[in-house]
Amino acid sequence: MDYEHIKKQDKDIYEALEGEERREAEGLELIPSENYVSKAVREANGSVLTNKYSEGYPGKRYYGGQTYTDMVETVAIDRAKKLFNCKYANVQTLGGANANIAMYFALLEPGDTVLGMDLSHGGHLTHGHPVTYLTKIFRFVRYKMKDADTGEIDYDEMLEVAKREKPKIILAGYSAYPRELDYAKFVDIAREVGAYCVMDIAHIAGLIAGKAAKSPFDYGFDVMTSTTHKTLRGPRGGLILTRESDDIGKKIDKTVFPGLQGGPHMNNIAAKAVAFGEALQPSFSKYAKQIIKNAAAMAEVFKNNDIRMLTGGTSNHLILADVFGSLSLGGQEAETLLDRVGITLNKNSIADDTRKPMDPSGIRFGTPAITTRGFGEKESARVAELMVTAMKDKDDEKKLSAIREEIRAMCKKFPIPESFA
Ligand code: DSN
Repeated sequence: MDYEHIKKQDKDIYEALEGEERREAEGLELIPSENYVSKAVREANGSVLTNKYSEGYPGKRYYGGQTYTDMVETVAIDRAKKLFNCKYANVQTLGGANANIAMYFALLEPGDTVLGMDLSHGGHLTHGHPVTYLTKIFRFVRYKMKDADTGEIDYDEMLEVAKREKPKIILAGYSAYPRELDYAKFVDIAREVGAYCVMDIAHIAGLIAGKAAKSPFDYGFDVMTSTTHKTLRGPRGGLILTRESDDIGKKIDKTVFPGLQGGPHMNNIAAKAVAFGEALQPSFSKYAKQIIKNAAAMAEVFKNNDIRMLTGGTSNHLILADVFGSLSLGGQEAETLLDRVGITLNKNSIADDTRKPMDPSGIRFGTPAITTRGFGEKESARVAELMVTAMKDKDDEKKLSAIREEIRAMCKKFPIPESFA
């Protein structure tokens, strides 16, 4: 990107932007919730629309001058509905957490109960972790994996808990669970206890949009919340979808604005529209399927090296490896070590981890960003081999610098693309 004006005006920020451009170009991004957006998405995000206030929705705004903002938001909504084959979309939430918060306030009354996945078993902070303020307002009960080595969820127990606790929302979705869920079972349980069935698809939105993963809507889920910047490869932001265009959609609109947010970030909504347009292209489906193949290739290498993976492997874009249990390497140490060789990933708690969240037993990594770079299974497997070697030979400085050089060469061979058209 050209930072011509920042360079002249603000050396501090210019230096940071240049540094980040270099870091992204010369290293491999394996954080499964990150990706590289196209230049078109970045242009929309950095556009003139950042100047505009647009409280309200297309055709119903509180300020004048909305000819082009209405155009942008309408396109974003229409494309989102097409992408996820549904009748309603709200594109104004600023992120996935905000989308979940809006969804709770739209569907629940204070004191109501939500049944969601436990954080250490793959769920998300906003699914009811006690550190969030959400737990001061709503009541959260949790389900877990029955067996962390297969990822199996005990749906019979979930039904029992649901009957006992009477949740108003059964919440599926995760940020660190490498398997597909049994959507039909979630819907059955929700219907039996009269709850809404909601899925937070933040991580796998791109896989669903690219038809590489099943869509919860096809099984009767009522609502899906999402981010737009992970596998979906758009700008940072949130998205709320409902299967039917009914009262739920209206409630969600009112909850997002004026309930929780002020003026929507129209530059960001334009960037979402551009990304949705990209995801509607046939090439996106190929990309989404390749993400999964690449993750499977990486998992195979970890398996062959006897490194324990939670759920035994992966069926989506991410892998959660128990590096403390397998290599006596703490998650923080592994993260720092791999960062040194040009591989960015994150430390992560594993199911019922006995270590602390800032130095847990696991690492979490995935393939959305390297697949955007054009990596196939062969390159992905090679990255996994380099990761394993680095972790096993962590004190061999010569080996570590050879790995750093190999990663640098791979990055040069597979530069971050500017467009996906
Ligand atoms: N921070 C996101 C992730 O990395 O999965 C979830 O909020």
